[in-house]
Amino acid sequence: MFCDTAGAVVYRCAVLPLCPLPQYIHIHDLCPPFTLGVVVSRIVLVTGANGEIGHSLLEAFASSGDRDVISVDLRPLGDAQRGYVKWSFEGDISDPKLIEQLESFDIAEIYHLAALLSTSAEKNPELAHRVNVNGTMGLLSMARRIGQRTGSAVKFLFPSTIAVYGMPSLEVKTSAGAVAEDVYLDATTMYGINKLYCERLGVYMSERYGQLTDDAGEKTVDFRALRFPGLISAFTVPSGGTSDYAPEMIHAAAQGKPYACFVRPDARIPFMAMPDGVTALLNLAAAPRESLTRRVYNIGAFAPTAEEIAMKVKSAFPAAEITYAPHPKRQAIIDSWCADVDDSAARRDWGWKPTFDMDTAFDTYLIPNIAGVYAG
Ligand code: AKB
Repeated sequence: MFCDTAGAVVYRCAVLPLCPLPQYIHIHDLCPPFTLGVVVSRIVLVTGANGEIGHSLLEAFASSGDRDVISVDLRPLGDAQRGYVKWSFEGDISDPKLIEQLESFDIAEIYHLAALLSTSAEKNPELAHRVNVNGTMGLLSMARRIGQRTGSAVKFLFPSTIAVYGMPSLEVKTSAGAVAEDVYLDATTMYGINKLYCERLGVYMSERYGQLTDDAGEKTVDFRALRFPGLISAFTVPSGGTSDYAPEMIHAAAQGKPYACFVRPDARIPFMAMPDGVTALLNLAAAPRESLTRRVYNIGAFAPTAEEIAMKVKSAFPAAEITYAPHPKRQAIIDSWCADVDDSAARRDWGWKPTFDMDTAFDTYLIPNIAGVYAG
């Protein structure tokens, strides 16, 4: 499904080349394809499809059944995920040859999840820049060309992060509490810097690209970003992030393994249950453009200390052995991230509201599901 420049909803005919009608059918024409039942799904691209968010997103698309999904990842999809996608590509998102292949599809939405997270990016900053920045720029440019070709702005959903913040000290972090989108943007990690820059690139590509040329004002990319807190899934354990201590602690306890937490008990950042993260991406994608007052939104759910997480884990798994062995450098990264986010803009503009707070995340999502993951 596409939106044409006049704002009418446009469907692409599925029976081409047999169909005698124009390729793009306007809904207000109420054309035969509807009576013939040949309306097809919109094409969406998911990069980093094999990651934690990717798996959950593919599942959500499969259950809604209204999108034809193209997946991209460095690694082949597993059998379950393969069934959720129509086309699957293996490759590096910063490879221009891959972009060339993807560009031949009339993509309506891009969910660009591929990235090196904060800890991985610190281990290889040049690689992180190539993947996180060059990869994003290549996709944004591709989206612009597709938007030009189809006449419909390509929605570009971008998971950003609380790593864009750089709190100057622990005292300021504590007193600032929940921070809004436009303050303390002083990222200290390669990953945070990459994401902050890409947020701005996305806004530029949507609003300013070609500002000194005849392309000025042409709306070919509709960039929308969410700043994710640490995400916690019942089904997968993340790798390469600095917020990983929370999911690691829970998954270790579920397996009966001891866990030495790499941050202090009082370390505090925001977290969210994975299903809420996926819902947020889908809801932001579905929001009417006119209701959005910004292109980059904070979203929050709960903001516990490491000790509060440990206590919750112990109440679910009384035998859990959790100790603290703070890693000074990873701790410094956590200390530089905000204690919580002010997500009032997302709540106001597109109705953001997490389903799970800390108690319900544990009691109704994590604990009931996690035991099954390690059974047998
Ligand atoms: C990380 O720790 O790098 C990520 C994030 C908070 O963006 N989970």
